[in-house]
Amino acid sequence: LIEIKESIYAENDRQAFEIHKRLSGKGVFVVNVLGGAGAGKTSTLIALIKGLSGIASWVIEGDIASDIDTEKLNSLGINAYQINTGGNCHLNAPMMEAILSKMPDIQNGILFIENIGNMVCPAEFVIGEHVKLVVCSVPEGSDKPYKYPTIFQKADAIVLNKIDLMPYIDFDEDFFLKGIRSLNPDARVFKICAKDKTGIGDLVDWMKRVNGK
Ligand SMILES: Nc1nc2c(ncn2[C@@H]2O[C@H](COP(=O)(O)OP(=O)(O)OP(=O)(O)O)[C@@H](O)[C@H]2O)c(=O)[nH]1
Ligand SMILES: [Mg+2]
Repeated sequence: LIEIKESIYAENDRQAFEIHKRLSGKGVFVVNVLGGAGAGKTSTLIALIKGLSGIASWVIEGDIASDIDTEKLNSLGINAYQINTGGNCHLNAPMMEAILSKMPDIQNGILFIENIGNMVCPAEFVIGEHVKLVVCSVPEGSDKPYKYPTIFQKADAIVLNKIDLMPYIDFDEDFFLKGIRSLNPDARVFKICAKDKTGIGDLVDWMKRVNGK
């Protein structure tokens, strides 16, 4: 079982590296957006992409089923493309190759990939990204870094969304940040409310900076 798993990871990594190389060559910066179901990944992307006006952006939406998020993004004028995994709890590089082959040629901009809502499996598979952006939210609770360490360990930046709900939820911010710092001292943390766009400016600035590197 271990050997099979290792070979699946190795083949995925090889294909992900090809995607990464190819898109880098076209000036496309790839952001793997990870987080639990309902944390606000799509809402954060809507606010972030609006803030990035002037930079071409595309979204690949990963869901087990439905195209609700893709429809929403398209209705807002954001070019979004849907992957339905039909049950798989994470995206992988072959799924990325399949959707990229159906998309128009993209160049010079940022490709966001909203992974399946899940704090576990998506953290294990690279899909061609330059950075991983983790979205979590106040109602999920401040203990998440302790319970799901891998996703926080691998994050380049972490968004704490739904800060408007702080007064209603016993979210211990110090405990949350301490958990993140013990796993990942370098990740940037952004406190935002995607709903009213509080805090989104710093996230937009970070995105512009890493994209420009
Ligand atoms: N109060 C509040 N609600 C929010 C905020 N951001 C998102 N929501 C709500 O949270 C719910 C889930 O938001 P989505 O953006 O769809 O979350 P998601 O992570 O993309 O969800 P999945 O794709 O299903 O995993 C929606 O009802 C949003 O309106 C916020 O900052 N504050
Ligand atoms: Mg979504």
